[in-house]
Amino acid sequence: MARARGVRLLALESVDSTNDEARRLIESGERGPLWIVAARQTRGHGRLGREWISPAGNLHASFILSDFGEQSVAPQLGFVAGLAALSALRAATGEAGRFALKWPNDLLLDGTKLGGILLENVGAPTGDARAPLASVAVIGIGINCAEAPKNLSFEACALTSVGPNAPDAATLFTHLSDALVATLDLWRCGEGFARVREAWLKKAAYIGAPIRVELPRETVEGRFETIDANGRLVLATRDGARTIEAGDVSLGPRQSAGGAL
Ligand code: BT5
Repeated sequence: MARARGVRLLALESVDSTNDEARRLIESGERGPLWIVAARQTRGHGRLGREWISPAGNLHASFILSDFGEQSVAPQLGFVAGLAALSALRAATGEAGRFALKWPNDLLLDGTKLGGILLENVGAPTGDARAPLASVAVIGIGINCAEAPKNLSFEACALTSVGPNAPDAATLFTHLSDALVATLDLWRCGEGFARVREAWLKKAAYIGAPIRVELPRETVEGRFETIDANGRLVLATRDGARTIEAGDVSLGPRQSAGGAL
């Protein structure tokens, strides 16, 4: 399906980061739609420059997309990507209930981190002096198909835990590329975001649960109410509702020093 829509594929054995490769290609004129897939990454990264451990056997892919309308809708693509990844995981494994989405950008299997999404925007030269830069989106998706890193500060998992029929990275990618086309159709450059949001919420982890959100300068606690029409997290705190643009979510209130008996 993706190929029929004119989506191209660049398959690499090894690269520093498929998102960084996408950025370089955009700088030299690429405008997509193009998938860049690498068997392994030597400098894969997550948000805020954090390392993304990327051994061979896992899925590392970035999608270049332009002409998606207003720049203001670009952040919605993180939700489009999450939903597409989830439907690819379901289709490839036949497992419906074990996968979930964790705001803003994590993919969970049985409540544990299986993958993540890194959405970036690149300003691309247009050659038009009146509007010299156009925004091109890079949607990076990493999924641990074969191997999960150990020694993280939290537990991560790999798709092999679904059982002996777990799909390999190439099979999962085929599902992902089709699912992204279908989810972009649902999204319709932002006009369909309400439906994307609704579908995303149905698969969201921790809704209604007590959570804590780490922000650059503080950690806030409260109940995860919903995500708003712009995809921001709405937290019911003791001081009222608080809307959060970006942060790291964990389940439950902060552990008190010394622990509980
Ligand atoms: C993410 O960031 O979860 C987004 C990861 C996106 C990776 C893809 S792979 C293709 C494309 N090219 C790239 O260079 N990136 C994208 P964040 O929420 O910041 O989470 C990063 C944190 O997850 C790290 O600080 C580690 O704690 C943890 N982590 C690192 N590698 C992991 C892995 N393979 N599986 C699970 N957790 C991991």
